[in-house]
Amino acid sequence: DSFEEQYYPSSCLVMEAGVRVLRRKDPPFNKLPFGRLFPRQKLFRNVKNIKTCAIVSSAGSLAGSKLGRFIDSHDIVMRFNNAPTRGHEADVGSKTTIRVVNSQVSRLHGPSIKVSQRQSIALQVVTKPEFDFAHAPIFRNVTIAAWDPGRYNGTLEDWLTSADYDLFTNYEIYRRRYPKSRAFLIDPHSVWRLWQSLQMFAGNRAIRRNPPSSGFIGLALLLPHCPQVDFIEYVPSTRLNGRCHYYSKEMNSGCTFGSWHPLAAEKLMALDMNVADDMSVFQFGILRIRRPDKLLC
Ligand code: NCC
Repeated sequence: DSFEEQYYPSSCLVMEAGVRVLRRKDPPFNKLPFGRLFPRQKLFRNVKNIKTCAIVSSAGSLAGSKLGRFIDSHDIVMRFNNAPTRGHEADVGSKTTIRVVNSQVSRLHGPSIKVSQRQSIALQVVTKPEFDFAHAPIFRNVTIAAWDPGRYNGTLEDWLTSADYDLFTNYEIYRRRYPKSRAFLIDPHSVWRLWQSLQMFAGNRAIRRNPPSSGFIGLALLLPHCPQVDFIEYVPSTRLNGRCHYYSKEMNSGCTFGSWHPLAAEKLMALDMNVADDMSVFQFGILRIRRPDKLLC
């Protein structure tokens, strides 16, 4: 077998996972009151005009990058969880189109004891505001795509009753508060399909059966809508500094190389899709990924 015959672009594998947000018409949500919370709008407006997108990882090595202006020059800017822009504009920019958030962000940061509904409302008030998905300003006026993996091979009905954190309650609070918001839930089956694509890419090197990181889920969600994606400081550049996030002092290289998510495998796969030169990737921290031509996949 020649190399060419065996080679299958990894960007096609990512596209085939079909990472998507849930729609009202998707069973079982078409029959559940919960489904009526989903926005009727599409995930992105004016998709035809989208030419370039930036995905801003939350990596510590973004600190000092001075990539803010470059990031803001993209048509769409994706960020993660509660990663701030304020105070970090020079390095990470200020534009945010969409935030991909995991269900931990929507948990209550109170003691994990059983409380009455009344007490639980009181608890919400004392939670750290930046984590409070339903109320924090950082989650206003941007598109939100929230995800929770559920169980591998679990049904959507199981998922609704067994989320890791209290995603659904907070989603409901948010949607009722802001009915015009563009807040979506990512189809958990599509998250696991992405895991399968990752395993396919990794071949006989088994990856752990934990969902991909928000970063990789975000890439797979964005790529079908965007011809060219610049993924910032995902594959670590020479600025690598051991810090977990650009917005905190915590030192933890697990955040960069993975401890729970199959992050190293994700990054190898992303590097395989990259079309930018070494200077761009390793000096500037910019990986460029093109949406594959349909004929190629
Ligand atoms: O840290 P986190 O990720 O919010 O980062 C968002 C995405 O940026 C990429 N990243 C981050 C740090 C780093 N040093 N290198 C990177 O490449 C990753 O692609 C990552 O997905 C998550 O994926 O949702 C995650 O969320 C946090 C945490 O829940 C949120 O920040 C909210 O506080 C998780 N941390 C913990 O559970 C302690 C993290 O494992 C995954």
